[in-house]
Amino acid sequence: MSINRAEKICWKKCWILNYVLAFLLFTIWCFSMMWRWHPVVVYACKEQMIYSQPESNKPTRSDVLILSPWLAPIVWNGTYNSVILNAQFHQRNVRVGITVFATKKYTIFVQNFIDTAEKYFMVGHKVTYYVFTDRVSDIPAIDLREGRHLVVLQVPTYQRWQDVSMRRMEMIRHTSQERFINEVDYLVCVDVDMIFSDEIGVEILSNLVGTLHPGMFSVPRESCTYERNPQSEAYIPTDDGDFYYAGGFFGGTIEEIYKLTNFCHNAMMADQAKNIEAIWHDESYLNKYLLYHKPTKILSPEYLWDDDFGRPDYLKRRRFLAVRKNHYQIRNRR
Ligand code: UD2
Repeated sequence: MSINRAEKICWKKCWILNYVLAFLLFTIWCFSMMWRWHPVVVYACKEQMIYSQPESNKPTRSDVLILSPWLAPIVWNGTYNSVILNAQFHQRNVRVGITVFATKKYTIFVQNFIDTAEKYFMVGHKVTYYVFTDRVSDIPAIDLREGRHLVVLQVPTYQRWQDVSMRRMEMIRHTSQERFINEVDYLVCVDVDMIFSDEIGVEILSNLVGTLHPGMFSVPRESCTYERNPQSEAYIPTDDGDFYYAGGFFGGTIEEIYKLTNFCHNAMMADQAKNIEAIWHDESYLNKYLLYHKPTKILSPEYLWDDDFGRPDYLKRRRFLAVRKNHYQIRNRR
């Protein structure tokens, strides 16, 4: 009898120990699940975004080239997801500078340029407009969204419009060292006689960026209007060249923009000493530079369009549009 009782007590103890162990294991499991799934913990690990999954066997566009032979993306509507890109660039708290020159009569374009940029350019990101002008008092005060600033910089102007256009390289080079390097991460350099008419966001940012000229899209290299004078620093032989880039839209990091503008300005000065001026001024030197220093991203003509070129099927969006102007009147009278 007494052995049976001792056995019973022993069994009872074993069961209690099992229950305690099971309870402990269950508690540990509960804590581990809470840690894994608690929303705060999830948020800290990964900020969830909702977007459609890319399909590995389905190209995003089949009507246009979306990758250069040196593997630089060519940015077209439908080739990127701005939800993903915005999140990536917000993580880096990116600061974008945009330069425009408005000397002499070109100051009339500034208001519309900035008003439309406020609506479409880098919305939600930090932006600084750098307006270079010889007529500071003509630059209107414009209401800007939060995180956006306007800096007006006084510059000399030149008699000939060609010199105004070309000297932009020198002034951007100078300001890169003086202030851009301390104030922004990327620079976008554009013409002022333009308006934004659709979204342009962080999809355009990269180390070195060129834009396909709308008038030279898919033109064979020998027909591109590169500089063909072998004496010029902008010379490109007929059997060379891959794309023709527009002078009115390029960009990159400050270091890359410094190198680009430094090359273009020095080449222009060397040509000037030889009494040579390249056929399309700064645009010709830009093309020379980008031919031998391949851009890391290329913008499609959606990013620089002129309605004089019509509305081809491949053009799904017109994001940055040339303003019609009377060239003679605007360039030649003060
Ligand atoms: C094209 C290029 C331009 C440049 C030029 C060189 C495009 C859209 N534009 O423009 O970038 O390469 O050819 O031939 O690819 N400016 C003034 N005041 C003046 C004259 C010019 O501020 O009195 C500035 C202004 O920012 C203007 C830019 O220089 O947008 C270029 O001049 P343009 O627009 O008259 O030259 P365009 O249209 O031939």
